Amino acid sequence: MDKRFKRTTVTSALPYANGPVHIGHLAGVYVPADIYVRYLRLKGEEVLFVGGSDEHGVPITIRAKKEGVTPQDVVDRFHNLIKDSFKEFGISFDVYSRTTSATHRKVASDFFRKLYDDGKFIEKTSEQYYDEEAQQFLADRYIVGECPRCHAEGAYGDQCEKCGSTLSPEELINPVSKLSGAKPVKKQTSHWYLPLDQHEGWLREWILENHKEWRPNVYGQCKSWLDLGLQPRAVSRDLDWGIPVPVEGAEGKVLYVWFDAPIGYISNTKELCDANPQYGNWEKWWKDEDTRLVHFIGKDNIVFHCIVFPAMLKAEGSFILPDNVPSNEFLNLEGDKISTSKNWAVWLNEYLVDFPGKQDTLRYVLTANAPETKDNDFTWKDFQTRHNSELVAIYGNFINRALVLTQKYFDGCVPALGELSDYDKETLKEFADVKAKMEQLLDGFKFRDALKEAMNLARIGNKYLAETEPWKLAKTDMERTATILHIGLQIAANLAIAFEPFLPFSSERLRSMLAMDSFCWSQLGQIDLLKAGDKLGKAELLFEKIEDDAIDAQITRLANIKKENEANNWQPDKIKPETTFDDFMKMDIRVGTVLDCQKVPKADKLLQFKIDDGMGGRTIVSGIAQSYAPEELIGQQVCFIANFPTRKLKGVESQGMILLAVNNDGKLVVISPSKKTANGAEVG
Ligand code: B3M
Ligand code: ZN
Repeated sequence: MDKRFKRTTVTSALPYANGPVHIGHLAGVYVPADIYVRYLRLKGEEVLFVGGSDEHGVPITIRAKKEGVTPQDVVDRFHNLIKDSFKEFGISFDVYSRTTSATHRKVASDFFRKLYDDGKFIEKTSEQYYDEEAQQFLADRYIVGECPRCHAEGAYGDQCEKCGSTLSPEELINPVSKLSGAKPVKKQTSHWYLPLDQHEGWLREWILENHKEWRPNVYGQCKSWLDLGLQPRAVSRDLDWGIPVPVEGAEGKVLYVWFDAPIGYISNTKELCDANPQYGNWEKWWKDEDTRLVHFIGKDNIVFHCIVFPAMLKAEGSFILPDNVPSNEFLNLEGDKISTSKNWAVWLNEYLVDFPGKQDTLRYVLTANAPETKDNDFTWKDFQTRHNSELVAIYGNFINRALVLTQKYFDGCVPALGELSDYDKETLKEFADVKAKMEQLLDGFKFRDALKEAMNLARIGNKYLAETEPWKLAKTDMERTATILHIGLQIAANLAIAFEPFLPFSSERLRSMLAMDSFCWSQLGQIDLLKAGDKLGKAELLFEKIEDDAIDAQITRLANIKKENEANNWQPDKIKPETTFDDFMKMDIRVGTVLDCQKVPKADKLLQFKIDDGMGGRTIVSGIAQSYAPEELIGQQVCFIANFPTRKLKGVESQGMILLAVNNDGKLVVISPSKKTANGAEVG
């Protein structure tokens, strides 16, 4: 532990209680947070792990409306489902509560009131979008439109999910109400704002000067926000779901969800401590300079945890600030972004049905492949390979050999250590520094590399038994066999410790197979964890192979979802807003003949066309490789936009855009003239 601190408060982002949690949540936030907390606990440090559900905000009211139930019904259902999933996966929260609790309502309300009384807010009246049909202001996700940055359709009033930009409703192009589909009007309303601009000075110094050790993705995002200049941010909303603004005359207004949610970390701590005196006074976890605060979050939450929440805490005046905010990038699923609305996810509750008892496998794969520095991809094939060729073939195989041989030759008792051979000494030396290496990595939040070290220890053990072959020696040299198995069992005991933060279920099983009462981190690296003569427990397989059919079933499930989504995207009745003749005339559409067509290397969607355009020829790259084989189009005529800006796609310069229709099965169809036409002929 950092000498400056006596204890650590660890928080993990509060998931919205509007759906179950999936592997992206687990990989991005909860598994890393849990690894860290378990590691600190094993070291005997004082640590508190705070979680909970985020139960306010527009996504919840939208779901409730769609289902014809109340927002409270929605959060009751999902809070419990999420809480159970976390428990099943061994996420070892000290408290997992919710932002609809009475404690939270009071803590958040008092927090707001203190800032209000101390004059830390500014009040502003402005015009905001209003849905006259639904008689409601349209905040955040109640309003959708075209993204002003990437021009994707369906961007929300607070964020574009396509390009990740943070937006405000006023920026959307052609906004419509998500409630009634109506075009919104502007109406005056007043709100309280946190003047982040006034906090910019100390935030700059605190982050950019004093926290250079934060992960580059976190530091970089903060820097670009600060360099753009901070603006006042509204902390209230005109909604009927949330914590009422505790100010007279503020009827119909609630706290903005991003104002109340992070306060949930504090309320949940208070709820726990008030009911369980052994945790001490809640304030020591939040207000004592000797406490280190660490927030585990996903990358879309960085600004709120590094800028907005610290500004709130600072404005309140009596709280500590986070010392680190380890944030992961995103995990994709089989090459595509995980999406709740498209059901493109592996849901934790479903995983448990399909792979009962295999929680550690998922924890292992998500850590070995964690998106710590860049977005990463989860594939079922990789899941199977890592399980079968690492957990089963290395770790599990080693443990099984050591235990079964001890059973067979020594009646299940730890044999005595005899004289050490050079190879024994070499092996022991190899694992002596695993502890120091793992500590350095875990202290630096490098969980992926720390897990590699633990697996390396299993590799050392596996290799040791494979090379010394005690099953052969047992026929001739029992004393040597005893020494080898003694060493093997000590390595096994070390593995139970090294893997505990990552794979708590198998570590617990291994601990009981080795009949160890308990263990702690400081024992890692020692070779006297088991005593000669100790009777071991019953040997069981630590991991069992995952067969192809279980994986094929998952791949088929995803393929079916993809097909369904593609068919659902087919919306022939949805017409874009009216255009003009002038806009149409700006487009220069021509006919050309495909002379050659090839796949673009390292891009599974792109084809590169050589087109006879009647003007000397041009190259166009088009994303249709999943609908056409390259040779299929050679010799055919196509239509293309000739004055489309030139752009580089995977290193190839594309001079135009080929016109395509999207069919109801999601496949793309090239548009061709109905009879042979001169190359270069204008379409219009
Ligand atoms: N519920 C957003 C999210 O799930 C939000 C996190 C709150 S942490 C205080 O991405
Ligand atoms: Zn966008």
